[in-house]
Amino acid sequence: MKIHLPAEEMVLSMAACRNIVVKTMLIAMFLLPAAVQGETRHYKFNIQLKNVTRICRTKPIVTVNGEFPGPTIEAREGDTLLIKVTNHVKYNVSIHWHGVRQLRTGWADGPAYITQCPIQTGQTYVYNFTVTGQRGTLWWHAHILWLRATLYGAIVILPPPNVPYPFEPKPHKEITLVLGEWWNADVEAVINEALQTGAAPNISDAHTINGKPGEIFKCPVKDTFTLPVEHGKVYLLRIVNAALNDELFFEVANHLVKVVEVDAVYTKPFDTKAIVIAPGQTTNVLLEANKRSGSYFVAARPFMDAPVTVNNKTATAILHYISRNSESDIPAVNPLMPRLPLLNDTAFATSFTSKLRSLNSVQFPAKVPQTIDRNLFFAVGLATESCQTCNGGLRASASINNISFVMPSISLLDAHIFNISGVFTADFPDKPPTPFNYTGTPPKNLITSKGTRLSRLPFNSTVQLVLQDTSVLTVENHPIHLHGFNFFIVGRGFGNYDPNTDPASFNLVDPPERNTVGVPTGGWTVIRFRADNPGVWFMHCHLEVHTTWGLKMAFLVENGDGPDQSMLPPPSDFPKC
Ligand SMILES: *[C@@H]1O[C@H](CO)[C@@H](O)[C@H](O)[C@H]1NC(C)=O
Ligand SMILES: *[C@@H]1O[C@H](CO)[C@@H](O)[C@H](O)[C@H]1NC(C)=O
Ligand SMILES: *[C@@H]1O[C@H](CO)[C@@H](O)[C@H](O)[C@H]1NC(C)=O
Ligand SMILES: *[C@@H]1O[C@H](CO)[C@@H](O)[C@H](O)[C@H]1NC(C)=O
Ligand SMILES: *[C@@H]1O[C@H](CO)[C@@H](O)[C@H](O)[C@H]1NC(C)=O
Ligand SMILES: *[C@@H]1O[C@H](CO)[C@@H](O)[C@H](O)[C@H]1NC(C)=O
Ligand SMILES: *[C@@H]1O[C@H](CO)[C@@H](O)[C@H](O)[C@H]1NC(C)=O
Ligand SMILES: *[C@@H]1O[C@H](CO)[C@@H](O)[C@H](O)[C@H]1NC(C)=O
Ligand SMILES: *[C@@H]1O[C@H](CO)[C@@H](O)[C@H](O)[C@H]1NC(C)=O
Ligand SMILES: *[C@@H]1O[C@H](CO)[C@@H](O)[C@H](O)[C@H]1NC(C)=O
Ligand SMILES: [Cu+2]
Repeated sequence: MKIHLPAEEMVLSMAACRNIVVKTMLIAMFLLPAAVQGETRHYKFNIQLKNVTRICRTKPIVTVNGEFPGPTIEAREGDTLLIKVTNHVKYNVSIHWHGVRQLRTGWADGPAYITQCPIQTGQTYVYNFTVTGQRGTLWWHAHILWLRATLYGAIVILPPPNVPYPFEPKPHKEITLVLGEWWNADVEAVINEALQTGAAPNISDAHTINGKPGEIFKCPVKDTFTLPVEHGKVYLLRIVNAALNDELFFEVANHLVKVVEVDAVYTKPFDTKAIVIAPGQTTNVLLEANKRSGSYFVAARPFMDAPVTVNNKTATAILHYISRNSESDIPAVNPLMPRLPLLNDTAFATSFTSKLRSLNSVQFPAKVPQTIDRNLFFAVGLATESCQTCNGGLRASASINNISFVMPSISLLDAHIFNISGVFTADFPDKPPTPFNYTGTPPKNLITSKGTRLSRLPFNSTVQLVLQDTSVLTVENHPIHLHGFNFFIVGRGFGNYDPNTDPASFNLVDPPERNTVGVPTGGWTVIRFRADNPGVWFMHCHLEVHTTWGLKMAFLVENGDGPDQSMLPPPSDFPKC
């Protein structure tokens, strides 16, 4: 992955990039922050196999254009993206633009069988969407099978031309760091084996930073990403967690970082020694290269305070000081290793999370819904289901309100817009069928029910959703991702949510605004959002194993009455099942 130029130069240099043709349409907007109109940018994504060597082994992986991680999508707020995806592999493919709001363009969201039928072998689909009211770091990934293990990359959204960042100091350079997971085995074989036996899938063999695991593996092929820095300069690190199943701690040895943005929303800046980042989340931090010289490990390792299976493998990159006037730009032999919070450091994770606040400035107000039209309570957690091939006749499962989601065979959005009956019912329950002590002794019956049920929301209604972890099989931290919206995280706590006392502690002024939130192990989180985007929107745990087990559902947001309150018509090349 390359090191970015400062904002202004970057876009100019983009025209020269491979696979990118920048066609200027119009740049005429004097009022901010009203909708900014931008350029149209074209990208070509060829889904193809590529042999890649990591930790001393070579295997074919599914890639975009033979690159791993895949290419970074670069845009400015207000730009329209036309990304032409052609599938040259044997798998069905679809790509999700994670965190992009997709206002009225749900056709381009990407989750297979939710908003589209997959792009089949030999087929092409052009994802067509505009980036509206968002700036910062997001990312894209495959949204079918476990292909996102290798099909992922960053989305860098710069502010409109001549609009500075709201934080100081202005970074000298920008560096994108995408954290991931690597399996030596074929990843589809790993999940298929788990579904056959009913057990948890094999854990990954390495964590990675920009696709590279780092120095802890001694292999002849060098597998370490390096970040050269100059003393006295400030760098913007754009950090993405693209791991499949692990929340991560991230730390740079001997350097504090300043958090300035999460999930493409600016935050009140704060300093921290490490960050916590769940799969699906992104975090931008400023790093001041304030040491004289030397080299320092940049490291990522899981945060797992109730592991079903332990994975504590550490990924490393190397930050090293270079000098313009000397020959000292060779990475030093013994970089300093950060201590990193322990795997089970719930206290650190909680303290970090509680520091996150929306910037909530005049230009970037936090529009927290103050009145609520619809109150929802979703109990999320692990369970079991029956399985013929499995040991003991049971397989691990996962559910929301005791419903483990069953994938349909044509897309929910197709079924909704084209009135195809028998695909789903719009009767997802607003609360669990029978209340129980969610974090106490598990109920006797661990079996979940199943269904393809959606929750219907009127256009522009305001929603409060309590997400309550359960101890049914075991408590665990679930990073819940909602498509099509950002939400405000107004409260969180441990144990059972208490509707009488807990609302008193809600932050309705400057809560963090995100698209993915970690529901604490044995605890709860309350989010609020306005259903102002018509379509079918997936909500699921971003631990891929839990999604596979059924910890997922979808909202059906109705069209509104006004001309701009309905979904746009489907694209002519929309894939068919
Ligand atoms: C990967 O390497 C194997 C063994 O050399 C070869 O047979 C195969 O064609 C290669 N695949 C790709 C996509 O290059
Ligand atoms: C992209 O979508 C817009 C809005 O629906 C439409 O006007 C435009 O023609 C589309 N572009 C392409 C290349 O399909
Ligand atoms: C999973 O791990 C077990 C134990 O190490 C091994 O026997 C099995 O082959 C692995 N499965 C896959 C799909 O790699
Ligand atoms: C990771 O876990 C293994 C097995 O429990 C343990 O031996 C090792 O010390 C742990 N490593 C780290 C870095 O925590
Ligand atoms: C966390 O793990 C460490 C090392 O395994 C252990 O010593 C410690 O007691 C654990 N802390 C908690 C709160 O469980
Ligand atoms: C689907 O049904 C709705 C309501 O009955 C109707 O307004 C709409 O035109 C129908 N759409 C299609 C594609 O048939
Ligand atoms: C729920 O279970 C927890 C843990 O066992 C216990 O501390 C708590 O008192 C229980 N709450 C209720 C309402 O029974
Ligand atoms: C979940 O649903 C199943 C099947 O209907 C039922 O047997 C079980 O008791 C329910 N569990 C809970 C916690 O509601
Ligand atoms: C949604 O409702 C809010 C509050 O009533 C209102 O200010 C806003 O204009 C509505 N938005 C749309 C798109 O109708
Ligand atoms: C690909 O998707 C189509 C449409 O849903 C389906 O019929 C086909 O079986 C899928 N192919 C594979 C290999 O899964
Ligand atoms: Cu989960």
